[in-house]
Amino acid sequence: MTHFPDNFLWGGAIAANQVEGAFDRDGKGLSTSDMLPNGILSPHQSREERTPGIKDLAIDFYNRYPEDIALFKEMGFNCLRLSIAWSRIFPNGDDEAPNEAGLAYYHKIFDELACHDITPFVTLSHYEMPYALTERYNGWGDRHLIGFFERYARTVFEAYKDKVKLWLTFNEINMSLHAPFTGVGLPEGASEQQIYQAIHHQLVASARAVRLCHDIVPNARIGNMLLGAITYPYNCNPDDVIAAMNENNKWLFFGDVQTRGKYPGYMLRYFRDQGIDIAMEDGDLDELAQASVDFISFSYYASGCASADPKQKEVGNIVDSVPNPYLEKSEWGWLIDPKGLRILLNFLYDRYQKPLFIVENGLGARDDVLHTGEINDDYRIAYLNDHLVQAREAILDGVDLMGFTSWGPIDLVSNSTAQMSKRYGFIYVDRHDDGSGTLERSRKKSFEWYKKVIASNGAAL
Ligand code: BGP
Repeated sequence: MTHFPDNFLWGGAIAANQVEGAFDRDGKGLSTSDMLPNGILSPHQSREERTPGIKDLAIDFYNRYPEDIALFKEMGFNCLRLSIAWSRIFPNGDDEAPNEAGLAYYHKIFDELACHDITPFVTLSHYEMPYALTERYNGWGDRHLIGFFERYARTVFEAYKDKVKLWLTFNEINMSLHAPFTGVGLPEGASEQQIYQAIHHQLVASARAVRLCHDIVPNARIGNMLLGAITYPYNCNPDDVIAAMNENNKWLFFGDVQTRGKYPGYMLRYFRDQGIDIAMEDGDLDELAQASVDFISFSYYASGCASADPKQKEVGNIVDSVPNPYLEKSEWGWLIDPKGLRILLNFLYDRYQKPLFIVENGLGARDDVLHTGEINDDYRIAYLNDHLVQAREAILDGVDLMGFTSWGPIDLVSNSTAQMSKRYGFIYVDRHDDGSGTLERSRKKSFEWYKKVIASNGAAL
C-alpha cells in the first residue's frame, strides 16, 4: 500500500555545471564553477591560470540530453530538477542583453521534457555565477549583484513562463558559509563579516526573485533550497543540547529569513556578539518580509552531531563533525542516517508549516562494472529504499511532502571532489577521473528498482 500522495513528484536532480560540459560553447561565459577543476573545496584558479578540467565536458549532457531524458522517462520520472547556467544567459553577468543562444538551449531542453510529460523544476543558481562578477564586483560582496541577478531572473521567468512552473532560487544557500566562492563568489579567507554581508545581498536577491516569479508567472511556485542538515546533541548534557541548537540555527537561519521574512533573534544576537554589522538599505527588510517562499526544498545526505567539547570534532569531507557511534559512514565519511530524514522532515514542517520537497538524496559510491556489463549496486538501492521508507513515515506523521528527486540519477561530476568516481546514478556513464571513457550510458540494477518504486507510487518500497 502506498501513502505517497497521488500527485507526488518523482524524479532526479542534476546541475548544469556537473552534467552539461560545453563550458565555452554558444556564447557561454566562464562561471565560478569552471574555475574549480578540483571541486568546491579546493582553491579556485584565475582566468590566466585556468587549466582544462573534467567539468569542461562533464557527461556531455549538452549534446546527449535527448538520450538521457528518454532514459529518465523510461524510469517513469514525472519531474526533473535541473539548473540554468547563469553564464549561458548573461556570459559576464552584467551584460545589457541576454545571450540568445543560451536562451535557445534551455528552450530545447524544456521542449524535450514536455514531449515526455516530465515537469521541469529549475534552480536559478546551482553553485555558480558568471566568473566576471567575482573579478569586477567581488561577487555577492557587492550590492550591484542584486540588480544583475534580478535581470537574469526576470529574463528567464519571461522566456520560460509557459514552460516552467516550478522554480528554486539558490542551491544550498546555507553552504555559502563553508564554500564562499561557489556560494557568494568570495575567495577563501573572506571574513565572517564579508560573508554575512554577501549573504544579505543574496537573501534580498532571493526575495526579489520570489516576488518577480509571482508577478511574471502567477501560476508557478517558487521555493528555497537548503542543505538539509539535522544536528543531534552528542549526549543529553544540556551544553551539548545547546551546541546542537546553535548548529541547527546556524544552518536554518537562511530558511528562517526566506520563509518568515525576517532575521531571527538568535542571528541578531550572534551578529552583536561577534561584532558583525550588516549594511542594509531602506527597503531591504520590507523586501524580505514580502517574499516568503511557497515551499521549502532541501538536500539530505547525512545527519550531524554537536558537542560542547571541541575535542570531539573530526575533520570531514565538506564539514567537520562529531562522530555518531550509532551510524555507519559512506566511503566519503558521510553519516548514513535514514531516520534522520524523518526527523528533519518533521523538524522543518513544524518550524515552517509549508510544503516540503526533498530535492537531493543519494549515495555517492564507487561502482564495479562486471565483465557482463552489469552493475549490481545493491548498496545504492538499500540507501535510497531506507530513506524513502522514512519519507513515507514522515508523510504518515502529517508532513506535506511534494516530491522526491534523487541526486544524480545519471552519474555526473562530483561537486566536492570534481571526480567521476563518486557516483550516484541509476544510469552509469563510462567516464573516469582521468577523463577517459566512451561516455556511453548503461542501466544499473538500481534503474529497475527505481522504476518499480515510481510505477507503484512508493508501494514497492
Ligand atoms: C550537494 C550539491 C550537489 C551535489 C551533492 C553531492 O551539496 O547540491 O551539487 O554534488 O551535494 O555532493 P558530492 O558531489 O560532493 O558528492
